[in-house]
Amino acid sequence: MKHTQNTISGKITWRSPSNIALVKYWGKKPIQIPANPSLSITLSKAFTEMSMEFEPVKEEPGLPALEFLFEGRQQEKFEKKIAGFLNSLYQEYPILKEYRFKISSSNTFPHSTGIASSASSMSALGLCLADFLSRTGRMEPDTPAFWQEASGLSRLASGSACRSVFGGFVIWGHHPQLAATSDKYAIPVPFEVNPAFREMKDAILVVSSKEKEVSSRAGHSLMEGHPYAEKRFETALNNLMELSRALIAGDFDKFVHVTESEALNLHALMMTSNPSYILIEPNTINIVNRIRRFRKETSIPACFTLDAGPNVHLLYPAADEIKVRKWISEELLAFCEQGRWIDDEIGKGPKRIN
Ligand code: 2P0
Repeated sequence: MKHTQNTISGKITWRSPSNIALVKYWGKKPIQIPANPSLSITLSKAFTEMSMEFEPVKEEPGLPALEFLFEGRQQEKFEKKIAGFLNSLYQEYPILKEYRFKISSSNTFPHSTGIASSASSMSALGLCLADFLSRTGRMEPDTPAFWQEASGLSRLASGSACRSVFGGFVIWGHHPQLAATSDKYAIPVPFEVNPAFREMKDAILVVSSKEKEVSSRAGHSLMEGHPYAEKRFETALNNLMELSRALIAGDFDKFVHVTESEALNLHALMMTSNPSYILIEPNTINIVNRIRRFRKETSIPACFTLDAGPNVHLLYPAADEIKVRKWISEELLAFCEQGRWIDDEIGKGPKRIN
């Protein structure tokens, strides 16, 4: 074994939440550079808890450099994916080669709900790796450099994951009008959010838990040569500024308009890709129509957004929780698979567990 001063072993645990984009990341350049900036809300209850045990590599032939357990069971598919990811980092972080890792991961949300887990799991991985790097002397823990590195590593594992490293409203991707933004890592929004938006709820309405037919990876690549690509990237830049202005001013009308338009834009891009595909289902539309009707009838600024799938994220101010929850039970759950939904809300971001 190559002997360095880095002969420590230990265990790192992080809890990291999922996030939902309001302005969507759809389309990318190598390596994991977004075609346009995105703006998300970090969630609270839908999270991954990941532990990473590490020890220096010993000269024991046959011992793998990585072992990965998901909910207590060995998971070859993920293990291969993470091993490939670690491999891709060797050049920049050669110290990784000197250690073996045992990673155990579990989610609070059942994987049968069709809720994307890559944002929470890959941000948990980015945080564990950044923590490992700080323990082996690369940077001080919990400094701006630490969070930047954690977000950057998460991004390399899965683009949307880099936003989960921070709580509240988060931007990933360079915007020419927002100086601190970067393509390489996410940052909390670089402005004061109006108190009206600080307590937002997200009811995740599970329309279908089936695995989707076209992966996000394939979806991103279909943006290359997409007939509407240029217009889309321009629209996203404008929408990000509009949404930022709404968040600063406490303007719910503008927030609702931009958020719903972004969700429909995303799915319109899928429907106009070559080949085209459709991820929404009849009950997605049933819920969307009812949300719009409820908003009109009650003046409660409830709105929807969609991820790359048929499930609906219903966003609304926490102040309206009692009325909205009653309406969800009475009207919306009929369109959910086995009445399933997740009662989530805006969260403070990841947490190190000792
Ligand atoms: C987003 N999505 O902004 C967009 C909107 C889904 C819909 O980013 O290839 O899993 O790992 O970078 O982040 C989903 O794609 O893709 C996604 P990779 P990712 O959240």
